[in-house]
Amino acid sequence: MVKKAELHVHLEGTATPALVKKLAAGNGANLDPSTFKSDGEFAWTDFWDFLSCYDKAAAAIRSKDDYRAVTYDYLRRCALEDVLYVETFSSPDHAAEAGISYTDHLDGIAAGIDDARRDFQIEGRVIVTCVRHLGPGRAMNIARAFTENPHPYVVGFGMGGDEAQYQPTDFKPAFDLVHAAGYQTTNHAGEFGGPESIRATLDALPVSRIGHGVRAGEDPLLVEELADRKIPLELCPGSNIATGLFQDYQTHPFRDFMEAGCIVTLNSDDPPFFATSIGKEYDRVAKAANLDLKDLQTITRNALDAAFCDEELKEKLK
Ligand code: ES4
Ligand code: ZN
Repeated sequence: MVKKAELHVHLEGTATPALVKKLAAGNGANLDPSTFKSDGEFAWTDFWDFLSCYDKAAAAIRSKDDYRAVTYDYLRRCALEDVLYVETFSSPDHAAEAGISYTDHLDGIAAGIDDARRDFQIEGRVIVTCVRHLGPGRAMNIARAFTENPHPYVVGFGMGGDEAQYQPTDFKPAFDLVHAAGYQTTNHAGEFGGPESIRATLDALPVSRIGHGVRAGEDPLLVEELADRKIPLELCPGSNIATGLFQDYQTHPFRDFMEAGCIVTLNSDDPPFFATSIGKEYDRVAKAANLDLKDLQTITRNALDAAFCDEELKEKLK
């Protein structure tokens, strides 16, 4: 099987319904019954309802050791799919909501990475992420915690959440703070916002990658610019299909971005919510877009080249 690497996956969004229920049973968290459908899967209708379901599921992660368990379980599943490296988003806002400090949530994740490396020979790193719809003040608090508490496994800063809220310029102070401290950044743009949302991100923020970016496809000049500037795209086809942006893998423009010369990577985003996994994404895109082994190896190579970890680790993984 082709070796894989993943750059865009939200850690709290990797926990399966079974793991969420197990954690809640262990720590006494009250799970909102509306979190799950009658078949046991996560219940949500559209992207905004997904964000709310995500919040409800994340509320079951209530300790450092819960974060360790979520991280370990995800990396275990990834290792079974021949994944070499995962760069996962973590959300200190979700941790804080569940009563876990910034440093405790990172220490838990780091323990999960260490345990998974020992047991499955997989490597992981963290991109600390703010939530756009919580506003620039909360983002700045996270950027400050980030720069005041350097952690060996934290390699970058990112932003997710509702792209329709606020403007990228509102988050410039937060992004500039971490960038000035020597870290790379990425922002979700061009998922539920159009090409203008990607342009606004590129104009305002010191990003070295774009989260999603798929709606650049509506603006050929922007696609050309992304290719020329070699800005890697964290594409998440299964996520886009699950949230209704595209009908199916056949109509998803993944291959168009490749053919336009963009640096594409393939990612699962929130796998149990979107009925996918990184391995399934490789399989499904390969089939629908008629990719051969060399194409898939290029996708993995792109991810390792675009990863925010140090060069020494990249070389070891390649
Ligand atoms: C997201 Cl804040 C957040 N969490 C999980 N998945 C996301 N996609 C976009 N924003
Ligand atoms: Zn995402």
